[in-house]
Amino acid sequence: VASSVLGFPRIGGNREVKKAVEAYWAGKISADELTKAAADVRKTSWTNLKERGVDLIPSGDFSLYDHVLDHSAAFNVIPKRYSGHNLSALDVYFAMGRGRQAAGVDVPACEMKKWFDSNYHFVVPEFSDETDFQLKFNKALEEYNEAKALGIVTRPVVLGPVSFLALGKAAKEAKPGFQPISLLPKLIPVYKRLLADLKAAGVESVQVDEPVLVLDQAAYYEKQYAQAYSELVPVSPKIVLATYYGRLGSNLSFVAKLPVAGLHIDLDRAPKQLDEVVAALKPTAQVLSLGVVSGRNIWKADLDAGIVLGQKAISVLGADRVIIATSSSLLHTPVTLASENKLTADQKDWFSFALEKAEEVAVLAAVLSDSQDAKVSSALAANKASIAKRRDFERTSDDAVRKRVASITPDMLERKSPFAVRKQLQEKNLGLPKFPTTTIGSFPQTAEIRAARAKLNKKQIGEAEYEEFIKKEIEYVVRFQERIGLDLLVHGEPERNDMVQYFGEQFQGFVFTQNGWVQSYGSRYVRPPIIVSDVSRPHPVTVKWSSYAQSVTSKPMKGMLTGPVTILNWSFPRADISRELQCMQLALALRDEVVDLEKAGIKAVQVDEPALREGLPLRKADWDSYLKWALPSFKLSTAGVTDSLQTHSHFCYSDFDDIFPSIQALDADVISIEASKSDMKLLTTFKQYGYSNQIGPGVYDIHSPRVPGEQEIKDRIASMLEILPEELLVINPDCGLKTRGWKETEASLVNLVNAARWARQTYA
Ligand code: THG
Ligand code: ZN
Repeated sequence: VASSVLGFPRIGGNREVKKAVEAYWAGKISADELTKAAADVRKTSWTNLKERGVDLIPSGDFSLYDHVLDHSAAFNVIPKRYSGHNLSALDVYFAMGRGRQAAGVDVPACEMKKWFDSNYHFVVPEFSDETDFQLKFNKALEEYNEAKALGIVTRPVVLGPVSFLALGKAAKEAKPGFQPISLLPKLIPVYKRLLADLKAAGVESVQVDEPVLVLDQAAYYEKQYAQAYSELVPVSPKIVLATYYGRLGSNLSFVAKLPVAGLHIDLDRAPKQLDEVVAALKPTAQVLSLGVVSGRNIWKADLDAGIVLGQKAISVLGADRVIIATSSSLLHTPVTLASENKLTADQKDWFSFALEKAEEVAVLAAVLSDSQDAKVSSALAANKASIAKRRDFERTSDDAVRKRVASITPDMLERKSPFAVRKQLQEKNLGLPKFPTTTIGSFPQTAEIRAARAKLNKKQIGEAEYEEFIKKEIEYVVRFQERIGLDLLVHGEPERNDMVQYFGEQFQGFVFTQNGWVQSYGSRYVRPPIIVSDVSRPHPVTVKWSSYAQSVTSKPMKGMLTGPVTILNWSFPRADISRELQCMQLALALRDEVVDLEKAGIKAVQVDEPALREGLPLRKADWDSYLKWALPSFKLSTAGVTDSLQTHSHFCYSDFDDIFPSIQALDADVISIEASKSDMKLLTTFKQYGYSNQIGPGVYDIHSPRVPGEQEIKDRIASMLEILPEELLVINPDCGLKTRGWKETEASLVNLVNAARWARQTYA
């Protein structure tokens, strides 16, 4: 029984890659230095995995920005707008990821999308009939050779051709009705080259990721899968087809027939599929890779349970046809627990991060191979003890919280009056102009702000000094907004590290890591809090800051909270109670906060739910069971106030077709959404369904440092008004400004305000 890890975090134990990439962008290090920093991190990762006893170590999964973007660059799937600027291949790559505005070059970034149901974003490939696939480089091969030179034999990883096409979109210039999958016959020869080159280099087996196989839509690609793999298998090293994040379901019927050497399944998300997959593979010669150690959470694996699953597969397939693996890439977990020294020993004992998970996989494989030595035995015994201790802890619950959740009544979920009535009251209460301008909440997190927080954490400054600093920042942001003429102000959130981490830190029931970084996109990382016990709000969280901000201005101030579903989805949830129960606990804590903000004189409160959609199960059949608690929890958190309080919410995506009715059902008075990158098609969706509340489709993309011109924003507003009723339109950027610098923020918002003024005159 071999052990396998499907992919590893790319950041480096001390965020070396993130720092090097950002230093390269800032012109502080050269391309060679960046390449060297990346190679050092790869070497450390491979060495660590080898030391942990992992047999199948991944290579080619590393990325400087995004692994899907790596494939686009390798296959020459580069939109025309990025060429002709005299940029190096590396700079074209980064321009696609983050846009580029310098020295006569002005190109926006490619669209980013959530990677399945995770908090990771990938850069969406753009295809058309003009797409000219080439193999510009073979990253899997390069990294395989790099590891080999270090004496480490790896298993290269590539994203499979069907998933690559299916995750992409039709380029703007593509013919109407163009489907990326239609390019498969042109793409297969390039994959053949890639895989044949691996074979020629002596690669024994390759992991080909086809995560699209866990989606409903994979059923449409049955023929394409058959075609692709019948052509690739003969020229390739042994292919292990990797599926993850969910069950194969009915797709298993055709997947089991593909002529590949092995199949990987996710038994963390879909443990029930083991029996049918084993049965389907039995008559074949295929190897089955069991994803028993979760790549999505940070809880220590229950090794005894893993052994049971492994034995089940072995009893049918035999030990030489079974691999023990992580359920998915470990991309979604932090690198190692070893660098955590603020967690208590008891807490640390509950968790496994990427390297500890690698060890779990190796121990399981050793036990199942009957090659159990003293070290393995003691690891097993220690695991048993840890799991038992956590179970003990889980039995202690907060009775007050449990009782309160049990006594939630339906009336607590609804505002007192319908939107039309509320709108009148809110107009009076807030006094906003037509086409009100506002922002999503955060303003630039400058180096100074980060430094002040770091000093507080290291106790180099006291609470009082920190508070003074934050107040000054807030006042600065307020004056700035007054000066440029925004209508509904925000306090800028200088006191927050991250919109989820911050609330976790203020609530009971969470613990935090010091170095538990998980990639969100490109060089941006988050440190998800970990829910370990029942959640409650011991004291008001944001009231102090929002009231202070309101006290220094006569314009209305918007309170800013993160919604319950988003806090849940962007944390590592506990595994012993349902997500529904955890979400309701969060909703009650937030409900109290919203009520307290209103009491303190705040007239608008935004409760962001950017993660509502990503939490949607991958299979449609599972949606209702999620929405039936996700929607009520948002409503529970926002409905405790009077009709005069204007509730806002923000969603960080543009893919609304699927969940439109749910967005309407939330009944927020105002929503802001990402629209800038997906053109106007999404507004058509809103019109089609007759969305009735106020809406602010982002007028420009904040994910790039590029400054939108005033005319560009005017054009956007004009095209929005062709679709949306004037009285519903709010003008705002498409997301928070935290990652932006002040310079581009000011320039962009001045253009935004001017464009709104123009609209008021033009549409008077
Ligand atoms: N918080 C969390 N998840 C998110 C977002 C968030 N997922 C979606 C979206 N927002 C992703 N966006 C970002 C934007 C900025 C950062 C991370 C994710 C960011 N990170 C800092 C960095 O990488 O340097 C570190 C933050 C810190 O100092 O704590 O800026 O907002 N949970
Ligand atoms: Zn957003």
